[in-house]
Amino acid sequence: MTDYRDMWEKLGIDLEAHDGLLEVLPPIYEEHILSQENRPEGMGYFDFVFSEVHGLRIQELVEHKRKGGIVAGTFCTYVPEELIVAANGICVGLCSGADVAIDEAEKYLPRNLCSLIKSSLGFKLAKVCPYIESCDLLVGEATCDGKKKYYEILGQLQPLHLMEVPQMKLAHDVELWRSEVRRLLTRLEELIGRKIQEEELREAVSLINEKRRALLRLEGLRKSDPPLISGRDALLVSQIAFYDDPRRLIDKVGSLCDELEERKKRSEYIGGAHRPRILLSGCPMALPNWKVATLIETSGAVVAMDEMCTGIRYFDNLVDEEAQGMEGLLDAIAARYLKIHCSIFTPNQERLEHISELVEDYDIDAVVYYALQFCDPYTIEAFRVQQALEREGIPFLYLETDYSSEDVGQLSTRIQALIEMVAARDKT
Ligand code: BJ8
Repeated sequence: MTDYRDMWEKLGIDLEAHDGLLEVLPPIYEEHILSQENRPEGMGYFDFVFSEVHGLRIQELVEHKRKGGIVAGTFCTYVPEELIVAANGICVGLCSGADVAIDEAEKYLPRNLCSLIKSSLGFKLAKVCPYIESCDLLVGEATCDGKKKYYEILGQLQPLHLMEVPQMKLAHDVELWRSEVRRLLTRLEELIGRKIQEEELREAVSLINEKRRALLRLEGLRKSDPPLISGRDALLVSQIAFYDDPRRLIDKVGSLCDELEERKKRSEYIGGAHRPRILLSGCPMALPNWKVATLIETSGAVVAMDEMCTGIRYFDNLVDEEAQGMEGLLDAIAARYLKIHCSIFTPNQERLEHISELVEDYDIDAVVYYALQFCDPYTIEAFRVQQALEREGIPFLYLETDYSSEDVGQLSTRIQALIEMVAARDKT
């Protein structure tokens, strides 16, 4: 085992609190991920990355900075990764999926705020996240009210650039968003002290598109019935994609997909038989949040698709690589990101249509809607999603929860009832 304590100390990590965090992660991982049977061998890489989550990858970030590169942290799939990569940067996702130092965070934030925001601040205040401590710049985005007001506080603790995200998609909103993409470019250029060249941006676009293609290939394999991979493993791959090296990730996701295709030829499935196929939809599930996915899959179903920002919303749609010149590329980047159907937009008919398409394409039996408590955009939009699905006769289960495990029993009962109902329908 490599000793990273010196590196963590230099980053300003509170070693004692950090030790406590590292002690609780392995049993969580064992319970939710390693306990699954017949996992593809290719998942071994992702297990390794998780085991080194605060070690090897942080060492790479430190080394990258030592050679003159930058690290930028983000909290939303709306922040264009291509710009950070073009600035010789590494982009790391900072959303957190576990309650850490919530009491401390609640000294700054109201109690009735979603777990994702409170725990993100908790990690910063407790000094247990070497990712955020490695960042030269945080890039926030004015999406939901909770996040944009939270960034005012976070910006007092670390340099932060805030992108304005429009709330509608009218012509002037498109213009606003294009100008925000350029404003981020300028901020990054100030940070690195030089202009970003068209060739650098073009290379970054091509690399991040490649990452999306790799993840989309894996999504395609989730259409298999019986399933070739569990929803939890697919979620883990996507969660790791937020901070792993893109080139290495492309390679490892490619090998995993090759293996799954070989397994398909041998009719080797996880579990071996048809299971009710669930689409998980709603708020993102950042590492190490597998609570609901585990409850679904240990109740005899499979999560066959995630309509979440830690799922398809993260890597759907490519940037147009044929775009001409720097301005063309920036507009193409803006256009791709504006296709993310986050519930902060109104109206958000495209999200409803996207969910219906996914239900059809992935042969989904039921939708489980995952909303974090106090998340207005997703809790409110659940009504329209339910309406749309009911019109199509698709069973819908609304779950409102947080990061604690107190409601596991109650959630499990409701999920089991849904799955039994779907299984009974399958038989008739
Ligand atoms: S593009 S989903 S990553 S904003 S859960 S913090 S919405 S109160 S995360 Fe998101 Fe970007 Fe949208 Fe995706 Fe607010 Fe809701 Fe909390 Fe949320």
